[in-house]
Amino acid sequence: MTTIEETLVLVKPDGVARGLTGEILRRIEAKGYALVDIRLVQADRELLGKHYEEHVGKPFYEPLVSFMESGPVVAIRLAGNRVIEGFRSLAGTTDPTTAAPGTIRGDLGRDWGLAVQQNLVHGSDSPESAARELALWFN
Ligand code: IDP
Repeated sequence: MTTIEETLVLVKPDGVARGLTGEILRRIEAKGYALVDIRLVQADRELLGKHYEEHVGKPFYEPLVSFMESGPVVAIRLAGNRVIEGFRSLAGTTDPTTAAPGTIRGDLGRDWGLAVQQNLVHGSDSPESAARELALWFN
């Protein structure tokens, strides 16, 4: 099945601060996805509010936005056949404690006892989200 797609990947502030950007890019490139564009971004509340609009009002929303504006993130425009599903598979499930070994979150993430799960990466979850998020982060 051929479904060429693009997705938004973010290396979150914990990934950048821990020096894991290279390791995360290595895994993405080893999987064979194409880097189309990449930039270092210091996100502000306006951008993050739009990016995480589906989570407004949830208990972890404020800690999530505070965390995401705490330092730079690496935004990546990634392309490939079924890359949306494929990157989420590489990333692993949301909670890094239980994310499968072999995934980015499962191998490199852990629970730090904070209000928000610091889980290293973001990946769009659908073609609609990918289009919306890529427009936000890459104008
Ligand atoms: P995803 O990043 O795996 O797609 P989402 O449900 O879209 O997960 O949540 C966005 C982000 O919010 C997560 O990556 C994580 O950083 C944080 N988060 C989600 N659920 C919780 C929670 O129950 N407690 C704390 N943080 C959470």
